[in-house]
Amino acid sequence: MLEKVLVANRGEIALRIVRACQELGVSAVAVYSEPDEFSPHVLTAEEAIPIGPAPAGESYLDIDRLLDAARRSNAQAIHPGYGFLAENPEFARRVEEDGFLFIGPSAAAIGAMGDKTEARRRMLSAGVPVVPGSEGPIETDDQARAEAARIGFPILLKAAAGGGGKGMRVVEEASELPRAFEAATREADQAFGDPRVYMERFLARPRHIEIQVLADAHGHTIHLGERECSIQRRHQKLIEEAPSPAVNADLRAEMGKVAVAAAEAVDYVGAGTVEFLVEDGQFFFLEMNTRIQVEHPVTELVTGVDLVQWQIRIAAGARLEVDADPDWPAGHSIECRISGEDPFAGFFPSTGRIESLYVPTGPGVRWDGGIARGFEVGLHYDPLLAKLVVYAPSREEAIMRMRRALRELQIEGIRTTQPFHLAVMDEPDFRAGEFSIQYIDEHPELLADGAASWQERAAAIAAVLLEEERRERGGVSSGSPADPGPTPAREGRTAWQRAFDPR
Ligand code: MV4
Repeated sequence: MLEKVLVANRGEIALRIVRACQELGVSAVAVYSEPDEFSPHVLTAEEAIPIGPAPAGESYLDIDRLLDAARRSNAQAIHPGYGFLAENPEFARRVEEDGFLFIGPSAAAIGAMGDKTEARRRMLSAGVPVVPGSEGPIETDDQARAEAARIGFPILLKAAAGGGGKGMRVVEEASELPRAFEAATREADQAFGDPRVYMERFLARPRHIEIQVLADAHGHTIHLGERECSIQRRHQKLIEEAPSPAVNADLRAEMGKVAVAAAEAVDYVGAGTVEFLVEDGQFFFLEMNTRIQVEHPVTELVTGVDLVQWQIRIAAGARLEVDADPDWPAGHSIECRISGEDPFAGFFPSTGRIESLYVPTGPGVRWDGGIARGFEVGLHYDPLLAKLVVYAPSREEAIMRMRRALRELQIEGIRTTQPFHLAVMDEPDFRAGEFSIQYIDEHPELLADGAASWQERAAAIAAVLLEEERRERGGVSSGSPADPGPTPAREGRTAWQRAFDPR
């Protein structure tokens, strides 16, 4: 096993990796930018090395500084986490050139999957179903017209260097095509420095379902079932679960087989995710993410496999001992992303100091966070603060457990996505498992502030004032403040919630 791993990331994923190292008896080296000096990932690691000021370009994205930190600490391997340099083939190459192990796939595999047209080509020849579309990039207006006629409208223009939804454009009919093609080309060039654009048939209401794969360096690749990731807004996932309410054992086996073939087609090593769009029981390859993903815990909870530990073991040359288990998935897991954004203000970033933090615990609850009381949430990095993850025997029980855990959670000092998640847990379509990637757009009520009536607000404020008075008198709260009148402001709020959030 390795002795020392440098964690080239920050926040919740850096802490997740530090924990995996420690559970394997591996020493973890954290790196940190100036504002992160006292972050949990830094305080829990065996060593920590400063790598520069707040801007990511001068710290977490600075390859030279990271390699320098690895040399100085005598680390043998570098774990990139997600985001930052995780899918940068140049970083993977430099890490290995300098004699460290890159905890992830080869630079060649990252590069092949990073170019979306090349990925499509390779998937086609591996027998992986892709959305009907163009062979490669579109070069001319004439070609665009011909291809679109063959594929059928509506079509979607995508950047070859894209991913994550940037530079996409829906074209409803032939007359719009020349303008859309030109605009997409210009956007792609601006966003990625690569103007190449390709074309796919546009699927209107698909689900986004992805398969987790794990491959060792000895030619053994397995899949660990799917994650349902349809609940997203502007390509930011908000809620993920495993299994998907739309996948049965047959579809899982079929998608799993295809995902393994996709990984094998690029000689994949490590943990990876094959993304699919699923519509009417048909599935199509979208892209492959060559990193550990934010939502990996839901797979861990329904398989019992620690994916981050396996990334490290695989990098150290271990053989996969786990084999796909016929009992997977066992039970149900849901993850809610808790980020510093105001869901009632267009998910506007919310910054400030975490004044207090009460983290839910109890049966079946996991908190993967990177914050603590006193932590300053700024604008330099991704707003994800923590992931609240639950596990229960069934989907219904998992939803009730998530609802319970979300109600216990108390974060003061900044606004978070917590109340949005609470609303989703009570929303009938979510509860029925009936949704697509359009879910948020189709449920604008979820983004409307609780809309408590003035009577409800008055009742809530009265309850809080009573509670404060009781505390000032030094009395212990009975746990049941004076009856705030007819059933509570926003259905089912506890005294705990009313006291902290007199909405
Ligand atoms: C699509 C699509 C519909 N039809 N491709 C968005 C991100 C990028 N990875 C691919 N994306 C999409 N590709 C075809 N042919 C719809 C999306 C899409 C989407 C996909 C997954 C998760 C969320 C999404 C939100 C909007 C659009």
